[in-house]
Amino acid sequence: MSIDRSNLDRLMDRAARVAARGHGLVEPGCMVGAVVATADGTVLAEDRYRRYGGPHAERTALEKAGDAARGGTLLVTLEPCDHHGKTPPCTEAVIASGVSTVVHACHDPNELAAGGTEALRRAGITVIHHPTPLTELLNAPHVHRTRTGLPWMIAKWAQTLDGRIATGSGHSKWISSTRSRRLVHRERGRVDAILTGVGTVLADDPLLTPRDLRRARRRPERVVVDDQLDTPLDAGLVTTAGDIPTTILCRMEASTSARAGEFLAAGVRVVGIDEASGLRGTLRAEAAGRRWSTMMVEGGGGLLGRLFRDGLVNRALVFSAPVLVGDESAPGPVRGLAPDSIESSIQLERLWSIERDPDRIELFRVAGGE
Ligand code: AOF
Ligand code: ZN
Repeated sequence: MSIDRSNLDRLMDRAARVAARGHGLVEPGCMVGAVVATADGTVLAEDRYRRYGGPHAERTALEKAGDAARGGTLLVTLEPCDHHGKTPPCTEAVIASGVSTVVHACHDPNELAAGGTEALRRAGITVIHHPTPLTELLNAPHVHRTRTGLPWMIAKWAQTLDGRIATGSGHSKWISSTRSRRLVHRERGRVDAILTGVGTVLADDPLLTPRDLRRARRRPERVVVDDQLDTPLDAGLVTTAGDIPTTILCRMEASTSARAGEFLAAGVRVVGIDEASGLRGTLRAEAAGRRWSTMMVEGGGGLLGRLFRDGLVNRALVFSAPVLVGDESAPGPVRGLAPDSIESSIQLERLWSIERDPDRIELFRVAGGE
């Protein structure tokens, strides 16, 4: 019996779930999972890419399977690499293992590492491209980063049932439940940077650090979009900048002002937003320089409107609490877009939704992005 289509789906999704455990540890690399199975689909071994710079997933999975892999099938969420990077080419290990079939879910968008399919076929191995909805979700951040040079950006907000992120007087602690906020802290501990706007700094004086975790996988940098440098020098983000790298993105003229000097003296990086390429170009350059592969946005409507308008948001993670504010002066999550029809509004696709009593947590894909 050979592995049929539904078994391919099942085994590939298993590899995807194994891969996803690397979130927060493997970036700026890709989450990768591998399953080694016999010709009839019995699983022999599995492994994942565990940390950036470490051995690749298929290499360690094949090592675990040993000689039993001969004549079997390797399923891997990313096409095996064919280059000498931090590790030797996976294609060599795959060929040496004696597997007869390789099933992968995504051509490697990194040109340096690509070419695995051809190398394996030259060695007589059958190579099948078999993506699933789950592997598409898994690989989206790596594909996005490699193709655009932009960080993967998740916008997170908590809103009331009537779509408000605070009361009319600005009170917002807390809309979502303790359990929901714990989930946010966990995600904070897996991203490279948290982006916020000066409005949120003035309203909430946040620290944007991951808290109440046994161990955060990463300590995210903090980034404030603040055109005129209105952030107070005694804001929490500024006074802790010596411990946690903090950057303010401001207008180009402001970046050379005396006020910018005060932030620099406090240990805050001040970066002017490039006038020609805007926030998009500046984020791309900063992401490359600072190695920001994944960012979470925890801002108010002004910043989110700007990011949505510039097509910079990849996912929206929304916490809706069963609370009604009932005040038309209370702010919503996104401002300043003013579309004149529903068709021209930002369209989202719900990827998943869970209830964490009493909140509903939803993850959306932003149409037009990855
Ligand atoms: C694979 N299996 O598990 C991973 C791959 O710098 P290196 O040597 O680690 O290579 C990084 C590139 O290899 C990375 O950009 C991506 O294209 C690929 N990652 N490939 O065959 C793996 N993590
Ligand atoms: Zn590799």
